[in-house]
Amino acid sequence: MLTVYSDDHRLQDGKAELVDGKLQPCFEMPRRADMVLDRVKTVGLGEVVEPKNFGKEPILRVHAENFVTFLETAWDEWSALGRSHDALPLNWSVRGMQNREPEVIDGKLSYFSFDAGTPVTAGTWRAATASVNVALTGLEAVLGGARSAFSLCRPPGHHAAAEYYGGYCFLNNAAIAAQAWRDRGAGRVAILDVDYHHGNGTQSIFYERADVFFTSIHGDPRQEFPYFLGYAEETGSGPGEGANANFPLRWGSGFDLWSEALDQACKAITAQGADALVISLGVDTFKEDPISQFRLESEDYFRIGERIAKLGLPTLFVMEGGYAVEAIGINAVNVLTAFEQAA
Ligand code: OKP
Ligand code: ZN
Repeated sequence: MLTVYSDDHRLQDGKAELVDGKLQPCFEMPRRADMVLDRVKTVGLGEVVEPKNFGKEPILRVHAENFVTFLETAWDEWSALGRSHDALPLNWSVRGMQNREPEVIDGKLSYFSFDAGTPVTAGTWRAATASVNVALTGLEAVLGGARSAFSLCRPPGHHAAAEYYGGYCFLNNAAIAAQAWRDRGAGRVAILDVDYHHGNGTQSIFYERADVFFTSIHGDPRQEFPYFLGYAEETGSGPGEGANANFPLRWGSGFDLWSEALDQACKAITAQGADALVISLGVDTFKEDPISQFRLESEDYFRIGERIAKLGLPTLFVMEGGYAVEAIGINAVNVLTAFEQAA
């Protein structure tokens, strides 16, 4: 399997996120991608290539123009105030307040975000756009006839919606790839999100559409970030009714429960009649993940790859989360090697 990787991920290297009432070192760090790349090379998964540049057009198929402009200019506006440390938002519009974009950077950071865990840094725009290019270059390989490809994206993307960032995500790599796949002729794309956290951004981007089916297995929003989306009752709306399927699981869930949900999600993908598959590949379901509460073991990731392979679809794997840095490579690549070995 081809891996697409860019060193530009290093340009996103935030110092701190707000966790448990304290500024703590970012869990989403460059070493994560280094560990995955190392493992790809150790097991000999296949060739590793650099991304091509696809420009802003495919990004604007998914994200709002004012949001993209904000991301591109945020650091300049922030540093123009004499600040050289990372930018974090501090307050948000809630029920009954206005939804207007403020004029100044502190207000804009709040307006375009949903958490204080996602620092905007000097290199954020370049890292986030490189990550999109990694996703789209993987898609090119699949469009060229490969059965699958691995886009080693960093920063991740599934929490980013059309008009907001958060949850370590700025641009939604998987959604942009799914949209590009539709634009390049796929009839119906399925996105399977196996990251521990609900892919709220991806869900919201496609919620009213029938042409992209989104399904996710994740920590129950009653207990887990992002808290405000990811309930089983969310099944899509308007033309998208029936094209969204959530499988929330309680803290402490192990592979017995998780794999049952995976089987249901996979059956739904088959029933939907998808002809293309994007996997939001997070491995923060691992028992030792420092911010998550599921109990998957490294061996379980082989079973995930095998089940996904049984769908028999052209498949683009897009890297999302995973914060047990010593194991992230083993777990992610276990999915890929098992997929590849299953016919
Ligand atoms: C991004 B991805 C931990 C706070 C969690 C945000 C988590 C974002 C996860 N107590 N903050 O889905 O892996
Ligand atoms: Zn996650």
